[in-house]
Amino acid sequence: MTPQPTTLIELYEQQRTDGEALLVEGVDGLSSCTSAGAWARAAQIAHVLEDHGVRPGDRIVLQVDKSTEALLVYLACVRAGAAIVPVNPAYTEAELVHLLGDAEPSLVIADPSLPAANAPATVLTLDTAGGGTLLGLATDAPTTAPPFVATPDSFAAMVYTSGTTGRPKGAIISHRNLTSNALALAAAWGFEPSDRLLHMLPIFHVHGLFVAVNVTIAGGGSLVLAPRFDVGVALEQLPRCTAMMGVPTFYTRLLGDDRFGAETCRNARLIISGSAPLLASTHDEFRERTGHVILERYGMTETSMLTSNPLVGGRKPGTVGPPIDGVSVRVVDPLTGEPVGVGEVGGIEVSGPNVFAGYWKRPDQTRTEFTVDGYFRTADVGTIDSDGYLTIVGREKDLIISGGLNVYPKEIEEAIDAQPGVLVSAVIGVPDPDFGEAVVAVVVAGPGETVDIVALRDSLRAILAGYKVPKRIHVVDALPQNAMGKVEKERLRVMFS
Ligand code: MLC
Ligand code: AMP
Repeated sequence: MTPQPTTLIELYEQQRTDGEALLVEGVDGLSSCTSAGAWARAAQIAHVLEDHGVRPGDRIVLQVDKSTEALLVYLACVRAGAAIVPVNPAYTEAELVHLLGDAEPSLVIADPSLPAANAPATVLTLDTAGGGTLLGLATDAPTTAPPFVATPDSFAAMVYTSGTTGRPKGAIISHRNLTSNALALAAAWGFEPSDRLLHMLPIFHVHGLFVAVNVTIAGGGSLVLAPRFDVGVALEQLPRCTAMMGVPTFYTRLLGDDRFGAETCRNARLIISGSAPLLASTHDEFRERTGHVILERYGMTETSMLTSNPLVGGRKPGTVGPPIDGVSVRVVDPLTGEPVGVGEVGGIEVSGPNVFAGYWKRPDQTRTEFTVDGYFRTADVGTIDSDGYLTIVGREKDLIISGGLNVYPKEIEEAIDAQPGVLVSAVIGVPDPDFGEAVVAVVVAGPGETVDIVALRDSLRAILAGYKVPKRIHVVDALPQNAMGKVEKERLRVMFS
């Protein structure tokens, strides 16, 4: 019997034995490729990386719009032993400065129109049409990869994520982390060569880049790859697909269109939601309209996927299901660190081969985020029922999840406080029918000053990615504070929801 793959290279080579099978079917302008074609192209790109001085363990920053070629860059990094550092194409120059300085990439691959193209590093370009210097150089390169022998501990990716304090940190993700998770999920969700996954997620986060792509690789099926989420394209493509992965906003937007229904999902066997809480009302409406019960799962950048409602058996709305194979999840008392009883609320801690090695260049923070017995503290708060299903009831971290994208209030508050006329601000998340939560800022003007909301928003747009810019800004005389002088965000949420 062939041993289970422990690296992404083994995963690809063991699971994708039919080279003629499609790996990517591009739609809405994206290109397609077969399994063998993708692997060969990735080898060619890997040679270009090597020719530009990239060595195993090096970081490669990627800021491009979504394309099939961008996925091939991910596979090329895998084949060259380099860690891909995916970056949101909406990030501004100001947002990139810290990341580029921290990651110390040996190479940047960027769309020529995006800020990373001006990075103070070696830059190769890649645009959505596949143009640019990267692929030009790859054309004549060998189709067998440079000699890199991956081990389970080899560095596969570094994905930036923020804590409640401080700047974004790079989570070091290994081949073991991604390979074990892909295999566990593909088995849990029954992915097979006949599967066709509708992929409308961005590829700068773990959901779109690793969960969707690696599970499809592990199952031997194909991706129907679209540039972004769009209701019209989803209505056109979903009927041809067996599965879909998305954030809750995808499903509320589909439900908002009268054309969406059981017919749209006629070939679907699995509709998966994650990255943000799925409202029970969305779950119910989806079932009534299509007959499909959305399968909700839970994960994080640092840990990949942790729990999932089952493929067969009861999917409980409002829960994120039991741990997936190989993952251990416990809920502990925040004061004692001891596991709490069934149904009691506490901090969620996790361990398993999927959990990352630590934060790049931050040994102290890595230490504090792990318990002495090796569990990672998620900072999510939850409860486990008598069937072992986890429910997430809140977060210890001051985090807003808007349309599946994380927004850290502190980062936005610092940007607002630096603007003319502002004394202090507080940023909160309020319920939003489209994004789940929307970013709202509450601002106090300095003595004798006024705050021009339009000018403030324009200034924020110049320095922050669009999804972080508050949807609403309120000016107040003072922020409510408790006896300790701490801003009472809960009161603000009640006032401005
Ligand atoms: C875009 N905008 C958003 C936004 N996305 N605003 C708030 N929240 C968001 N998520 C803003 C833009 O800045 C722009 O503003 C306007 O909306 C239109 O931009 P767009 O690009 O046309 O937006 P749209 O295509 O509608 O995108 C919305 C979305 C997208 C929900 C489809 O954000 C998306 O695909 N989200 C998925 C995120 C994801 O994959 N998360 C996984 C993280 S991994 P303006 O004002 O400039 O016009 C993770 C772990 C796990 O969490 O468990 O999976
Ligand atoms: P990220 O840091 O972008 O990886 O975001 C991870 C966070 O998203 C988790 O810590 C949770 O707070 C949240 N999350 C992911 N999946 C779910 C889910 N199904 N329900 C609720 N929250 C989720």
